[in-house]
Amino acid sequence: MPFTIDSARNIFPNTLAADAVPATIGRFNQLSAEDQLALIWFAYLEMGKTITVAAPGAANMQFAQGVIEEMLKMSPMEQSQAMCDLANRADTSIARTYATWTPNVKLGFWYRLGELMEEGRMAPIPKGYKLSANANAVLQTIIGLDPGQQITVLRNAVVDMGFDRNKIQNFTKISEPVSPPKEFSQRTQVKIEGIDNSTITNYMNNLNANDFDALIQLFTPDGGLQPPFRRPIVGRENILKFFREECQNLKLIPERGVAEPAEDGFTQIKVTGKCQTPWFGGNVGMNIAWRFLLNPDNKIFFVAIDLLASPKELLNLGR
Ligand code: 45D
Repeated sequence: MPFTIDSARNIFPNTLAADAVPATIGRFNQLSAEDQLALIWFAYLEMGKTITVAAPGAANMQFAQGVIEEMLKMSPMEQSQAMCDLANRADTSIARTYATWTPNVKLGFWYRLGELMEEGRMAPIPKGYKLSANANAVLQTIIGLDPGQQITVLRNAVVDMGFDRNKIQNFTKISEPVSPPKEFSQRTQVKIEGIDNSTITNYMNNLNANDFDALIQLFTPDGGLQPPFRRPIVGRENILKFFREECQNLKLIPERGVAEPAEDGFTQIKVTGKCQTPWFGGNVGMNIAWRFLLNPDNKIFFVAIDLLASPKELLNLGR
């Protein structure tokens, strides 16, 4: 039977992903809005002791500026309410605007709010706020996760806030500008132990160079890409949009891999290594597996990106 996107998702089935991330998000989503905001605040403070988040660039911040200015004019009570509305996914004009933003714009918005809260220009989490027992348990779980899993939980919490985008009729997605790809003289070349396949190395090198036009050519027209804890994104056009909106300035550091024949002349390749986000740079190396399925023309029919359960999984290249 020929491969489908659904069947391709099962290659290298014993890859152990960090299930703690969706499990923690699930528990987080059960909490009250007040508890959610306070919990993120405490988690952010706790993480800030060991890892530092990079200030977003101005180009990225301009889109959230309007809402931030609107909130600065509010009373502290109204500011807290606006934040709770976001956590509650309420139908307010701010929560609707928020829904149109890409993840990086949302993260930049909260980054700025956090700064303003510290400066006393935006309503803070009340001093001495006492988390419910459930919220405290979730916080303890987050503190116990490794940094790559912590920042993924935080990112997902932020991405999920705001009004439900599917309930908005027609809207324009607000995304940071796409910068040109790196000059060829500035580009780096990965070396992957056990892998000698031009599609795989080009995938890594093009993504590292923000060369999304070259990168997308490596995929079949009906190919799929499955980001961590998400459904596959299918088709070149959708994948290219995802690259431009969510994948600028990533750093992929693949380490090792295996390649083996699959059915119908396809090849399945698993690569493990690290990935850094521009938000944390070299401070946080996420443990990642890439599970590729290449067609007989050496084009990517499918790739899943998994956040691994533990560093031990970096060595798990078996089937
Ligand atoms: O509510 O090969 C306050 C793909 C309190 C592409 C706050 C990939 C109140 C293909 C503190 C103010 C992308 C899939 C909030 C590879 C409150 C590919 C603020 C993988 C919210 C490898 C909180 C890429 C703040 C990966 C400011 C895995 C929180 C990328 C900020 C992963 C949190 C990137 C930030 C991750 C989190 C980035 C900045 C996990 C960033 C996380």
